[in-house]
Formats: sequence, C-alpha cells, structure tokens
Amino acid sequence: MILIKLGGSIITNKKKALSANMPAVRKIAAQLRKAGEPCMVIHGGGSFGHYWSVRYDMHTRPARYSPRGVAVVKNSMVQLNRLVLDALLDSGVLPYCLPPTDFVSGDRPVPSKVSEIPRIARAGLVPVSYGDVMWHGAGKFYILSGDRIMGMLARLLKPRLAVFVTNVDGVYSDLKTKRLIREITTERPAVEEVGMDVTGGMGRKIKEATDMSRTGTDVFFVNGRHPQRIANAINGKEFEGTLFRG
Ligand code: IP8
Repeated sequence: MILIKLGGSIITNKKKALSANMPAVRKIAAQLRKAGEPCMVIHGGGSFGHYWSVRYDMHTRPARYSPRGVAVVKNSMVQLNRLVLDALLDSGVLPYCLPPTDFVSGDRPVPSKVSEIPRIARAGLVPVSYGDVMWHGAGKFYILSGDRIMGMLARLLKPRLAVFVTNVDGVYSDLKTKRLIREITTERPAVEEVGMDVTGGMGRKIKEATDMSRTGTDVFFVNGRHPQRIANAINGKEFEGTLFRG
C-alpha cells in the first residue's frame, strides 16, 4: 500500500483564494494509474481550507472557534474535495471519498475504521481523504492537517511507502541555492516561512516524514510539477526528490 499526500500548493493556486489547479491533479492521476499497487490519496487545503482558516483565525490547537468559521472552512474543503474527486474520476482513477470524520474521532484515529482502508484500496478503489476542520468535543474544533493524517495512517497501516507531493523538488539544505538533500541523514533541512498555512507547511511535513520513517516507512518528497517523478519514486526508478529512509 502507498500513501500519497497531494499538497495544497500543487492542487490549488496558493496565491489566489479559492482557485483550484485541476490540470495538475489530472497529470498526477495519470502517474498514479501506473502504480500497480493499492494507493490512498490525501489532499491538503491550499487556497481553500487555509484561506478561510486564516480569515477566521483557526488553528491546529483545539479551541472554541467561530461556528461560522468552522462551517465555512469545512464547506470549502468539501468543495475542493469534490473537484479533486471529479478530476481523478475523469482521469481513470476510481476515488472512494473518505473524509477524516470517517476514521478519526476527537484527535485520534479509530483503528477498526482505519483497518478497512487497505481493503477498500485492494478492491480497486483509491480512498481519498483530506485535511479538515474536526470536532474535538466539549465545544471545541481544530484543524487537522493532511500531513498529520499521513502520520496517523502510516503508524497503523505500515504502508510500503509514503509520498509527499509538493511544488518544490524536495527538502533543501539552503533555500537560496535550492540545494536538494537527496537523502535525509545528518544534514539540516532549511524550512521556509509558512505564510498562508495554518498547519505548519514544510516544517510539519518534515516532522511527520521523520516520524513515519522511524516506524519503518520509506518517505519520498517529490515535485508535483514533474509528475513523472511520482511514478519513478513509486516504481523504484531513479528520481529527483528527497528520501527519508524507513
Ligand atoms: O493543507 C489543512 O490541510 P493541510 C486543511 O494538509 C485545512 O495542512 C482545513 C486548512
């Protein structure tokens, strides 16, 4: 099983509110069709969920956020998810929509629900989940990042590999020169300012990827603007990107 995170930076135009980049999803879908093993896709919020989370000052910390903010953020993620599902279906990938509320309760994954996911994937469908605003209980909500979902699922499902698809080539050691770290060992990654991103941007991804690799999963970071790299990473071919070895 392979877990694939489609970053909001690749499936939306982060500089323009509520603008999706569905041609990018279609090109990535064409590569996923080459995977030859069960896959799950998780997508981020980009200029949908993050745009509204910033506007309503909502974060990953559970709190009594504006009910209107909760409704608006959730609605925007359903809209983006719908666009992603349509683009996948148009491209010959058969998505099975699984909002995180289907397998997360409070801030914890529900193991009996998570264990169904590989079965759905083996039945020929591609489960699709996404970062979302979640009910935490006691009047509180929180923003659950798709990156966090990757970490939760990897711990329980032990996938063969996990791929973070972003709009950069991988993890850089220097943001100015864009020197790519091919494999994370001792070199310190450089992390950009997060800007319109309430869940922590590249820093959060690196943290999740490090934890996932420690539990045995190989994790790749690849640039979704060169979709062929996704298929190369999945199929064990030489690829441009960063590896966190499991
Ligand atoms: O882009 C965030 O998901 P992420 C989802 O994977 C929302 O961090 C609602 C902002």
